[in-house]
Amino acid sequence: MSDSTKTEGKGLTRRAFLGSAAAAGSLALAGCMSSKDEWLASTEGEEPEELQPEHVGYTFHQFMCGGGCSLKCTARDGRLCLIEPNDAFEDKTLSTVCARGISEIQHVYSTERLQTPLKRVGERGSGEFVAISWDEAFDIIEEKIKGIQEKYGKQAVMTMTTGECKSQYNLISKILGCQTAGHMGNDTGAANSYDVSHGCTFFLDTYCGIGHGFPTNEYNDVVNAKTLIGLGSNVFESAVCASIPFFEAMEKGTDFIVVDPHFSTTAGKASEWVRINPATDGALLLAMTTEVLDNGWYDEEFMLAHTSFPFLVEVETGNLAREHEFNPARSRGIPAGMLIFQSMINMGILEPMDGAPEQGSENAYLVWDEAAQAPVSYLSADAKPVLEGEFEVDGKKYATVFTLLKKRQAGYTAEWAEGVTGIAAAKIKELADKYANNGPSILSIGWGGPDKYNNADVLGHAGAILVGLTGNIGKPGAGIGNYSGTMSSWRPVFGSWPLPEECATSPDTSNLIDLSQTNNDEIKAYIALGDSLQQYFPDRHTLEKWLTEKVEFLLYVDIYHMSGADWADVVLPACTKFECDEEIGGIVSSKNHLQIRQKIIDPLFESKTDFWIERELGKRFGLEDVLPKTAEELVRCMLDTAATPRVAGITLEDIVANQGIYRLNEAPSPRIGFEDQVYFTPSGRYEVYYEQKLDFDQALPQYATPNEAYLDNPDRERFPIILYNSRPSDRLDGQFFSASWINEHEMSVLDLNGVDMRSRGLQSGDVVEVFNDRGSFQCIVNENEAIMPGCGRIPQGVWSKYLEDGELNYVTNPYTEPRMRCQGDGPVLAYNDTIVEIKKAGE
Ligand SMILES: Nc1nc2c(c(=O)[nH]1)N[C@H]1C(S)=C(S)[C@@H](COP(=O)(O)OP(=O)(O)OC[C@H]3O[C@@H](n4cnc5c(=O)[nH]c(N)nc54)[C@H](O)[C@@H]3O)O[C@H]1N2
Ligand SMILES: Nc1nc2c(c(=O)[nH]1)N[C@H]1C(S)=C(S)[C@@H](COP(=O)(O)OP(=O)(O)OC[C@H]3O[C@@H](n4cnc5c(=O)[nH]c(N)nc54)[C@H](O)[C@@H]3O)O[C@H]1N2
Ligand SMILES: [Mo]
Repeated sequence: MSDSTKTEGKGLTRRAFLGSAAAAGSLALAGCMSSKDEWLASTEGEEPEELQPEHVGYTFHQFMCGGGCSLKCTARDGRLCLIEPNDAFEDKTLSTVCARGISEIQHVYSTERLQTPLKRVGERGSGEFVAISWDEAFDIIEEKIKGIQEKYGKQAVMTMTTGECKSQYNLISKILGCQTAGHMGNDTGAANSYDVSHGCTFFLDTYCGIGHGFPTNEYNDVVNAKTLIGLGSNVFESAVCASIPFFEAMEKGTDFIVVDPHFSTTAGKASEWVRINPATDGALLLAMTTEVLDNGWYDEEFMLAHTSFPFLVEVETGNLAREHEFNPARSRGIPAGMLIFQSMINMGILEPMDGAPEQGSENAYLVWDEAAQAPVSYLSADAKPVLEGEFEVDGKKYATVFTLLKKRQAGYTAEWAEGVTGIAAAKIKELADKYANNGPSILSIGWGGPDKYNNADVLGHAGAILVGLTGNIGKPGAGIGNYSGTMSSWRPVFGSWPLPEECATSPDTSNLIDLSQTNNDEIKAYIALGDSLQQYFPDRHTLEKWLTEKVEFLLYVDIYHMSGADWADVVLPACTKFECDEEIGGIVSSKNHLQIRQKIIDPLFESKTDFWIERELGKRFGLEDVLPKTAEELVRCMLDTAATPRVAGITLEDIVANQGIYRLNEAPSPRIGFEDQVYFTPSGRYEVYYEQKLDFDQALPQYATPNEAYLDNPDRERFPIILYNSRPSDRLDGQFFSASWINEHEMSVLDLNGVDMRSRGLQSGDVVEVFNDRGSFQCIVNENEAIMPGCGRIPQGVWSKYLEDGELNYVTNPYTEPRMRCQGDGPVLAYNDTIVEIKKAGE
């Protein structure tokens, strides 16, 4: 692939400091590069010893911000010196870069970079390490992992991948045959997903059977909506590079209404801001549903043809009526972790199997046929199903789902919801009217706000019902999901590297979200690919206890020395997406394009690519021959064996020749999902009745408060402040603290309303203690009238050393709602469902 990157111009530069130091490859490095002034020294200065041509290459950037930007990077004399948006996109709105992207020039050379492998010498958590060689590191890893697996079995090891370290290869867990967990499970091939952000959005996927809560149409379809209701989705900060269509929409006249307890950046720029009490969005949508029902604003034709509203329910049991007895070996609806299997069954790739939901095509659901006055299969072509009614057959009572919904909704009036949400009943009626009658309409639900409470499932279900009633799906400008970014359920699935049977991962018997809460006994070795320790454990004291008492070996692979590193036994330095030891480092799909990672510069210090680390580990486990030899070989395989026409025929050479990006085949933009009104559900229809939640009396949504964060919680006498964890505007989760350019303007402070500042005698700049029964941390407080009284706001992801004391996750709530265990990928970790008290530190 020598032609993979273009060479432009010939820069006359001095000898690369890094080039020479890296070539020396000595352990002394760890000490000698501690000053950013050295790394960032001007490229002018010394006389050049050797000339390196200026080099331009392309790589993909972060995805968790929904940006998925492709960046054009210039290196001079082996050093990254300019970052620009890739200008090869035909649609210029896709050529994007933000402050994070630009600051990579400095972030890549940060003092926080891990430079060599490290071995812990002090106590767990003490952060005392010595530098070791890669060989030594692999010796320890091999001995520890083999020892643990021999003693306890393969499944005693778990890999955990953070969102951004989306080890697209995920080879480590296959090499070790261990348990696998990942940020969004299906991304990393793990069924055991760390469901950090999908309380309702995962749950609303039950209606259509696709995962992740991504929008049903592509994000840029917002331009086609007439009404766009954003429930706590702060897109102008959380998806800055994907926010252009929102402005275009408003220019075209879209009514963009932001519902948020706080006056967010997005609320400030939208058509209207509607303030809502925290964690009450479900009540708002239930009341809007009642308005739609009472005023007859629903779309009967759509409901009859494409939804489960006409399906019959046996009133006594709540079960959906089927042609034959329900097969007890099969599950109802879509149980945890099954979404991906479900869609594969629907695509005919998998045979229906025990445990998998019983399909409507195997055992049809029943509807009431008007002509026959009898139940018939919902698939029968000449039936005339009714939408409403109660019927008796052989002494058993049946009612349609729609009839049951009407009954269930009786109490959920706009006046009731006013008392819960704080939104005036008249405004709720107006929102319902706009949503139903000024369509097409979109419901955009944030992952970072309303999704992170223990009643988010009710919100998701109520949203799904509103969509199903009004037919706002399967057409331009309609839909539901999380619109913060370019991520999409319609991304092509790449092929995977064929591995022998022995490389199968272990079944997921330990649930990631319970590890620390149950002081898990099974997992003895934890492999953190990216710093999951900092980000993934609310009530962090239990994590520290679990690590200390139960985890025999902790391996940490990251680019930066974040706060979780201090708990590891062995730390391995990975390199950034800008560094590579070969010309091609990886491939992803974003923005309807394929994007590749090219080498911009050589790996800095002694860092290595994740792929190199995986391969070296493979050697230790006798699997060298079955693994791809190079990342390029893997990328070619992923491309060539992708089972989708959208990638067919596109070669690596095509992508390289087009500046590292290539438009997918058959990729209309925006992509409209479910245009054919075929859904990946057992019935193939848009499903609104969630049988798997019958045990909780939630087959149709019933309002529920979250665990802690509701206004009339009596515990608020002691802990009156509801603590919302925001997205830091110019960071990404825990990343970019190591970019001092960003640190210069973004601080991690706790914002409080003036009312709450004054009642506590606080002034902006004071150090406060934030506490509850679980723990405490200290930080700087700032008065901010954008915050609703009774609430606080602090950015998630803050490293302990940027707080005055402690960790944010010492106070966050680990409670997981049992109801949510029956949804795809499990319950949400409801970080916002947290109440605290705040006082001046030291008082
Ligand atoms: N208190 C609190 N905690 C939260 C949240 C909250 O609201 N409040 N939000 C949760 C949410 S929604 C999410 S998505 C998570 C996000 O938390 P993460 O998933 O941890 O965040 P990311 O930014 O995706 O991942 C970044 C980590 O991976 C490392 N990394 C990046 N690229 C690579 C790579 O190529 N290789 C390797 N080896 N490492 C790499 C980074 O240095 C960093 O340690 O946080 C959750 N945690
Ligand atoms: N700049 C930046 N962008 C990011 C990230 C980042 O760290 N930094 N992280 C990425 C990740 S992992 C995620 S999950 C996404 C999340 O992206 P978003 O879903 O947009 O999440 P937030 O930015 O936290 O915005 C949540 C909004 O919900 C509001 N809110 C809080 N509680 C409630 C409530 O009960 N009801 C309603 N209606 N609103 C409420 C908050 O005030 C805030 O305005 O962002 C991604 N993008
Ligand atoms: Mo997230």
